[in-house]
Amino acid sequence: MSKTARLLVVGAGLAGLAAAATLFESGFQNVQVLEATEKHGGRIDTTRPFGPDIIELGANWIHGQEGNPLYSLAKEHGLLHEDPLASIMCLPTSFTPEDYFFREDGQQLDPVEVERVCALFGQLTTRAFSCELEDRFLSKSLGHYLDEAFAEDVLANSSREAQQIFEWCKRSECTDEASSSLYEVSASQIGHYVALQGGFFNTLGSGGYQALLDLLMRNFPAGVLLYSKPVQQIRWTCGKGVGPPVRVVCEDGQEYEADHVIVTASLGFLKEKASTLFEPPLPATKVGAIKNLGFGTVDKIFLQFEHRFWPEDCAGIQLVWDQGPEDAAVHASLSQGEAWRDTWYKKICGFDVVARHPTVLCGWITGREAEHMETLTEEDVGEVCVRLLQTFTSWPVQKPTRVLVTKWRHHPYACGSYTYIPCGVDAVKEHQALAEPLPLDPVPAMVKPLQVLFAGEATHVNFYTTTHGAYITGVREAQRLINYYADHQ
Ligand code: 6YU
Repeated sequence: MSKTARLLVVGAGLAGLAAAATLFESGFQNVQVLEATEKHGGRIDTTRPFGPDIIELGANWIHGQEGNPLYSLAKEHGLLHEDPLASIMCLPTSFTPEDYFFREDGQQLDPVEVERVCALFGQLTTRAFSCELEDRFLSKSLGHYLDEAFAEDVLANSSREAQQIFEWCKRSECTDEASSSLYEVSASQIGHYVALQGGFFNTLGSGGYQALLDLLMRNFPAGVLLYSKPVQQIRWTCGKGVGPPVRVVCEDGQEYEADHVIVTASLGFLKEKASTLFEPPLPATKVGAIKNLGFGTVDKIFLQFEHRFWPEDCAGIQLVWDQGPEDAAVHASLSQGEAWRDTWYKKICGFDVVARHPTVLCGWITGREAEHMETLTEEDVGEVCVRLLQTFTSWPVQKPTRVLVTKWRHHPYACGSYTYIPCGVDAVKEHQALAEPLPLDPVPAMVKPLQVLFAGEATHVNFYTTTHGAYITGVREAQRLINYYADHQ
């Protein structure tokens, strides 16, 4: 039976490709992958708009080495880039001496002061990530916890500048959390995220993430992956036990029958479409998980210049506002009304020099401000960025020759960038509910079990947000089917 079972995978991102590859390796022959867009990769998007060298519009790094199957795969096949400093960096804990921090009056900040504040910020976030928060912080947002803990340190009262750098740290951390603000993120629940040892910023070589995807697909038989096949509805038989267990209907009207379907669509897509994607509708626990887990936006702004106008040793230009949007008081006032739209650009943390592209900068922006930016023209975004760079650095900033802006929130099949845990949400419960296959246990007699399975980064309790999380969940769901058929030969 395992050789002939009809298996469908919805989505050709990392989770979908990992699932299909695992099924083929175990001898399943009747596997088809339906991908909505005209290319595979999903939130991995390696491209070459600035010449022969790649840039990544989506995921950049492999987070961690020990126990990371993607790192092992990349290493085994020689796909890693061995110089860690050649990567884009934009996080407080990744602060390097080559990052230049500027105030909006054009003054460069003292690197010693910057390092001191970033180090404290690193210690405070590590406490949250290692589940070492005091009880009084457990119900708070990450933003409120950080503010209170910072206020208790002498550094907080040492200068206004220290507070401004701290605001930059929080703004930058929003990139990690894909949140509009750290005041929305749970302080206690991020302890469930597990950071694998061995470096946060492992970089791939000249083929980028695409080379890893190619590796996964190397044994796919021809015609397995069908592009431009958006799935409109997944009709599972729930308790009825008649006909094919699952019928998948695509937007072009084509229908596919299957014994099992592995759904890997992003949490963002499920938030928008789950109510019509499944027939019968999803059970309440799953609807709750889709609603309760957060899915935020991280966007990149690439600016290509004719010449480099920054010093050669500069790895990034970081922007420290007098009053930035992650300042508690500013955040509180911006939560009312729409004024944040007028100052959306204040959410940009900075611009990093892009690896292998000495005249290209990459800006980072998150949350609702990123979503607003996506509605503007690239020309307008470029002009705003040039004004920012001129104001902060006083270097001779030229007009960019090309501006390229990612639009992950408006991508119809990503609907955002990655998962975060909002305040008040039980992360483990919701990730597990999202991962549970349908029909839920107990499965009535005569009804085929494991009709609809769920993979994708949001379904991993410890590695959500990451590419290795996506990969592991694809393998996990394939393995669930392999085990089922091993037990029911
Ligand atoms: C990482 C990193 N990284 C930057 C940016 C983004 C993401 N991530 P997919 O969505 O890929 O696949 C689903 C497919 O399904 C897709 O092809 C769809 O078209 C298709 N589909 C959907 N609906 C369909 C339908 N109806 N019919 C048919 N097909 C359909 N991760 O490890 N390193 O550097 C970054 C980054 C800008 C947008 C990232 C990074 C996230 C990963 O990209 C993402 O998790 C996986 O690619 C998802 O794969 P998938 O298969 O699940 O879905 C607490 C705590 C926090 C600690 N944080 C740790 C670090 C956070 C990550 N850091 C990120 C930074 C960057 C720069």
